[in-house]
Amino acid sequence: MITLALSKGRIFDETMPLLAAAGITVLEDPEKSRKLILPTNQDDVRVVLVRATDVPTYVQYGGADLGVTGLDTLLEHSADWGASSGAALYQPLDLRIARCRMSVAVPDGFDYAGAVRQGSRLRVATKYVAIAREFFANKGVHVDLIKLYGSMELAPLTGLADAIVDLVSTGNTLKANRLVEVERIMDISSRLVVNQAALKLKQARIRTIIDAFAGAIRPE
Ligand code: PRT
Ligand code: MG
Repeated sequence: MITLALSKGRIFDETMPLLAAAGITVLEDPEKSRKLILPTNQDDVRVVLVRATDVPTYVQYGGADLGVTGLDTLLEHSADWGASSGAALYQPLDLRIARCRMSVAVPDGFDYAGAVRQGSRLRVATKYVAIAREFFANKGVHVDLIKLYGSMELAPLTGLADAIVDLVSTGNTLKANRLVEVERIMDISSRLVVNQAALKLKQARIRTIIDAFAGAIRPE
């Protein structure tokens, strides 16, 4: 049996065409079903639905053989788990799905460039503390990081923070909250992650899936 870990929503939706290229169809709609294990048209392949942030954990510990996860989630996971995650998680493909960017945003009118120039200590709220810490450390900007689990946009509006580090795709969420993007930290897309031990044990089947995914990735 091959187990693929996916999160509901954009990652699930955008992985479906890649699975189709491997001849795999998921037989239930996760938005309608309450099941957490979804059968596919292939008797030896199933999909497990987990929280987006849990995908690397499932694959690292072998709860799933493969998974699809955002680079944001993967980098935060690796920062928490260090070498043990690197040894267990093989990352063969950038799937170029669920694309967005990680950015710094501040309230409209806040002089971010000035604050950075003056060496002010910035309060930054984010779910992505490892990515934010490394980014500001490399810039030589002093920051106090405040970890949040969601609705980062609210932090500067309530005085909790001067700035946020969050994912941006259309920019509509920032605009609706009168925030402006002041720096792009990195481009984000989703990656295929594979459990190293599973790859050895189920080499042929997993290779077939990796190759089919590789052939179905959208060109630039
Ligand atoms: O939502 P939940 O708490 O269940 O989990 P999650 O947010 O981790 O999962 P999900 O499914 O929302 O995101 C999964 C992955 O999709 C992320 O890890 C990213 O790699 C990728 N992705 C791509 C995005 C976005 N685009 C995105 N726009 N993830 C989140 N957003 C959010 C962003 O955080 C912000 O709140 O959408 C809002 C901004 O969107 P725009 O279009 O208004 O700019
Ligand atoms: Mg979300």
